[in-house]
Amino acid sequence: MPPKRKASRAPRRSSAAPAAPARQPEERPVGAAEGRLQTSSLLTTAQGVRLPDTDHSLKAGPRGPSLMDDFHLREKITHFDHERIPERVVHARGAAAHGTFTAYGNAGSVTRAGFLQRGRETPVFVRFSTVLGSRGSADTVRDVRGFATKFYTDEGNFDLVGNNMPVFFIQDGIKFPDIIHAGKPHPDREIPQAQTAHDTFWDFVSLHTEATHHVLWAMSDRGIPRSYRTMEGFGVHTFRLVNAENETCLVKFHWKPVAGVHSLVWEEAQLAAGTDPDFHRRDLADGIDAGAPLEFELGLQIMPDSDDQTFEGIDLLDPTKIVPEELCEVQLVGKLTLDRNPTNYFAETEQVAFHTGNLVSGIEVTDDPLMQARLFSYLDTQLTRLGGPNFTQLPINCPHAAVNDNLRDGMHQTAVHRGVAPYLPNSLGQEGEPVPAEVDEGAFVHVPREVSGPKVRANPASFADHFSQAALFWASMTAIERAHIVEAFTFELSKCYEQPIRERMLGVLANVATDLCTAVAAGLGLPAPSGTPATDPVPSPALSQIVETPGPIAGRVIGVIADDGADLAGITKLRRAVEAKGAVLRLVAPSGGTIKRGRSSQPVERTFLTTRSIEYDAVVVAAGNPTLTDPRLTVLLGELFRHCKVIAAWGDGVDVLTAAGIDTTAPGIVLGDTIAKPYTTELVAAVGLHRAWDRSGPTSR
Ligand code: HDD
Repeated sequence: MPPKRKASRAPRRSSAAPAAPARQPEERPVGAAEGRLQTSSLLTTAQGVRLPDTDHSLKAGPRGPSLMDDFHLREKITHFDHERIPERVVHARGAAAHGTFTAYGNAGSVTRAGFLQRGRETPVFVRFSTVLGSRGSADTVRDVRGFATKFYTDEGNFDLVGNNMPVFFIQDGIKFPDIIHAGKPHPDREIPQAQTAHDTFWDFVSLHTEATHHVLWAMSDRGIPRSYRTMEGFGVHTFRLVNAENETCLVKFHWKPVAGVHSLVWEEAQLAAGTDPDFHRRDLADGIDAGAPLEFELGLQIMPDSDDQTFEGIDLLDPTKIVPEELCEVQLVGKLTLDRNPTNYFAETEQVAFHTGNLVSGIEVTDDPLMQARLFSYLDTQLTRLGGPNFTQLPINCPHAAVNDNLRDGMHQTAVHRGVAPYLPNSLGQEGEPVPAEVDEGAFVHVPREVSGPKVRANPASFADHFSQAALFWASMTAIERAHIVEAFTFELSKCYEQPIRERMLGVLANVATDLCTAVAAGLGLPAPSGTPATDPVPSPALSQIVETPGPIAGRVIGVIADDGADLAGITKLRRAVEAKGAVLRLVAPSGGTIKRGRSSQPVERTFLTTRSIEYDAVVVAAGNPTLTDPRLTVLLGELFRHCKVIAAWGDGVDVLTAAGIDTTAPGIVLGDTIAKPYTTELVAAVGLHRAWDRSGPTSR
């Protein structure tokens, strides 16, 4: 089903059209804020003065110079000149959606946070992002993805500002400017955009080996997700939960996508960056419009709040380490459903301000030095980005909980505060002015913890282990995933100009796994150095994305290739079958308009000219056009085949596959006589496996 569009309406008259009859002024409540709500049906200035013409500046005669007293021209251009705000210094490129978080209630024993208690439903806003690219960069670049969630709880806003990878490049936030300066484009030429395939990134990470684990994740398929709906999310740091009895535990937050964890292949990611740079953004919005909400379950790894804050020998304050799920189960405590697109990109997606310090009673941070620096950075950055300290008054940032603070004035203040005593204690406060809350009134009271130690710039000894978990990650991958990692390292390092950087990075990989280092070195045509990798790291199968049983296909896109004379009844049945599973069917034909058979017809949604394989999770050739050939169709089918996607046909549609050179005996090829239940069931199951990886080699570990 194509995305829903609003019915078109008659164009608004331009100012050249006759003026509307005079109207009575609308009744409008007195007050500054209401004036901003665009309540007039007639065009006005920002001051509410009605305008007869917005197409012509005021001039001395039709050919004369423009006049300074054109208040409308000056206001219109001045406002336009200031429409942009600074983009985020990182995570500039993003897309977002509204939704609801529903708690299962089983976290009630470990936290007093109200939104995690049984049956609670909390409005949320989630912004997904890439990290390195500018606002206009492509979605599918190899990068970490942000997964930031604002829970508008009735105890205040809680922000879980996570990524789609559970570890980070650095252990201490003081290094954040370093890793970002290294990853961003070179300062002299400002290239390359939105990618790490360049010298400064690899220069830094090859010298700064605590990044190794995260680099492995970034070079894996996790760096190129299929869509936002098929990514995991992670809070990364260890958090501290506090229950009603003031008992604490340490936790790691996980988002588990109901649609499974799936990725693009690298060639697709590169193609999409050209053919559809908005690939993920479009997929998010179209999926929601098509009635397929994104769903994630919130999971907790719950660990004792021990004195040394370690678990099974893993330092929980080190953000370069995971706790394997096999050692500590992820317990699912609630469900996130994203089912509403933003109304206005700027007002919501651009102006939303996340902050790791937005916590609610029952959730606290730990002493992880990466988190500690973040507590400073997120508030600070908004002062520049959103132009002052009042960004919490922007609708998207407004808590849904009642607010009564003594914060006053400042840039962009929109509140009209009453009273004379915005301070405490006071004796002049009026009815409605705030007094401090007590514990039993839900006050956020920090768990009292002993803090001591000499003032030093130093890391704990355990932070010196930079390779054991990188080795664990590598050991947990299947053969196909390892092949992708080798390709990614080889690709990125090949893009470096400086040979010593490549050689140094091979030296790092030699300390992760000999086979990894040898394979990348072979790709680069360099000798493989020797290292001291961990012997027999214990794999964590939960880290692999390869599935053996079909998952849901909601949000997936299936193309059906057809032309005049195609089996339209079969296409209709196929459409019903895939839409019943939340997927979208798109009719692809040689040219636009409609395709016909007898007196029936169906609208064409994509033409061979306007489509590439990247847009489909599977393509089905309809019966009825056995002689259909086209070089663009051959490219489309060939790419689908190479990318291990499902290719299908029914009836004489099989001849089209054969003519395009597709091996119809290969894995992941679904053939049938007619569109009937067994065929659609087989097709849906094949798409649910995401890829027919067997086409490209072994998938075992
Ligand atoms: Fe950050 C944005 C995630 C470390 C400083 N970060 C930002 C966003 C996400 C993350 C998802 C985008 C939020 C949005 O959509 O508006 N950042 C992370 C994760 C980290 C991390 C998971 C490590 C575990 N970040 C980190 C450090 C610092 C920052 C160590 C600084 C010391 N991050 C920022 C920032 C940003 C930001 C500069 C840019 C825009 C913003 O905050 O609002 O303050």
